[in-house]
Amino acid sequence: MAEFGAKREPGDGEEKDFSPKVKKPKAEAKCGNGGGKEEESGEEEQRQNVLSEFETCAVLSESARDKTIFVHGKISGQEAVVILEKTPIQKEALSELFSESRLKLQMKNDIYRTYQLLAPPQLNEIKATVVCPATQKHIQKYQRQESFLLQETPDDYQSITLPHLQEQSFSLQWVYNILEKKAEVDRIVFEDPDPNTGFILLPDFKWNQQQVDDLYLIAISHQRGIKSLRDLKSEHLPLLRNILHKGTESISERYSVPSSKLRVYLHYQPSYFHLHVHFTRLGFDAPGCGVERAHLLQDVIQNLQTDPLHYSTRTLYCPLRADDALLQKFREAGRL
Ligand code: M7G
Repeated sequence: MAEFGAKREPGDGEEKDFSPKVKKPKAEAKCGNGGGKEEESGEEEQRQNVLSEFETCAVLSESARDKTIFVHGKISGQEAVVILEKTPIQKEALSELFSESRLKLQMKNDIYRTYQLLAPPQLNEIKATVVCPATQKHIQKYQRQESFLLQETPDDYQSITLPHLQEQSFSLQWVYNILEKKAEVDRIVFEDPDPNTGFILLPDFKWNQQQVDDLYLIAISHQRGIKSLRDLKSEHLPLLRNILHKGTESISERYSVPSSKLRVYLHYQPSYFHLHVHFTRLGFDAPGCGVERAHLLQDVIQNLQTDPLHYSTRTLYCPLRADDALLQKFREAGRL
């Protein structure tokens, strides 16, 4: 099947201590086209501060609860999106945090006191994700927006969704870079190289790998051309079972998180139309893990065992943001 996505689009917190086996991620932020030189330029990237040139255009969204801010701006004249997120406090760092920080008393009342704790810089990290050059679609993706639940019949998929995807979807270059070992090579947790049933398992770029409470990995299928849940048929069962079994096994070995603590699922619709599976820790309220978008891999497997054409013949529901061009196409077709 054509890899249409390859083109640029137009527009329960208990248990084990986290094992230090985890490799530290290299600089994830990179301004460029993802052409394949990422690993080489990684060190230089770490020396430079690409954000020193960042000119802010607008705050796309922010959350005091999640301690995140999504900012649209420009880097060297190129459109960019920067995501800043305060990282969780690690229990291993508590003693250093208590002994090495400065405390400024803010208020005192009876047995109650609040302080401003000024932590040493290494314990006060902010995770920064940079998308540059960013497309209009990236800017929209990160903008706070109202969502609508789309009801997509198999006919709608063929006549509205599929043509839209072929014409407008996020580039899959980052996915191919991973599969072709041009990027994130040192982050691979597990690989099964089989071209049909194989996959690469690695940390999702939303996870800083410092603690398992918010564990988030993705398995990317080596087989190309499976765009999403919609394309899945019984012939893909060996691939899906392999991802489930070897993926959960590898996570259990590497991070000491058993399969009974993992939420393994696919998004419908995904942002990136190349088959991939999300592995997040049960208890972590991962973005996109709600019932309107996440399909448990175990359920997907059972559904395909019962009906080989389940996902090509069912009405599927998914949330779409108000400014999504696909939503507009459904409206124009009188389907919303
Ligand atoms: P999705 O279901 O297609 O879309 O998931 P979503 O982003 O709307 O959830 C794609 C997953 O891939 C997300 O969890 C992203 O955080 C993750 N991801 C995206 N990019 C561009 C990268 C990347 O370059 N590297 C890694 N490791 N993960 C990425």
